[in-house]
Amino acid sequence: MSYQLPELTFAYDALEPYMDEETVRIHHTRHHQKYVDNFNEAVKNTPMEEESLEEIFPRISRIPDAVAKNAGQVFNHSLFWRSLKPNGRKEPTGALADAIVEEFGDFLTFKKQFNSIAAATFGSGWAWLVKKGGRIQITSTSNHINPLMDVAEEKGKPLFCVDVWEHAYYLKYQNKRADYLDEIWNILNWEEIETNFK
Ligand code: MN3
Repeated sequence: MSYQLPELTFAYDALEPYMDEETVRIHHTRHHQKYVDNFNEAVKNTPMEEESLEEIFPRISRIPDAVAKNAGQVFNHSLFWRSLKPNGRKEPTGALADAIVEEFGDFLTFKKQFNSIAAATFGSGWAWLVKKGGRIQITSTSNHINPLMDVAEEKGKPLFCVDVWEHAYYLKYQNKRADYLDEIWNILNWEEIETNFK
């Protein structure tokens, strides 16, 4: 059974002006697609073909690199796209909003801390909000790593992630990762993130 590239729930130009059409199109149809293809190729004719990504992650340190890297990137991009939405709410509500206030004091402080951790991620990687023992935490990972993997320094259930590989923002923002991070808050899918928190 091979893995399929998930369809986006929005049009390629729907996240404009915060994320440009060309970036979304190339990111989805070339980068994400390539990780899916490479993952399928790497697990072909192995028992991992029948496993879910979540089953593979806890022992990722012991499986071949070609599977590990692509499995991570397939999962991370799928969550990233689900974390985004055109014309979404600007802030979470309900239990997640309460958890943010409890952990960070207020939403603005949370946002600043998230962006500062995302901006400080050296090279390629991801910034995450995770749920861990009923609390929430911001973390970042390098390359393909995610918080479900045994190799992650901080583990937890991913609620949303932001791609900070240059391919996620370079066409529009060039080297200005901080500007990309400022704008991402206009297109987060809080309904989805709140569901992940439950
Ligand atoms: Mn990417």
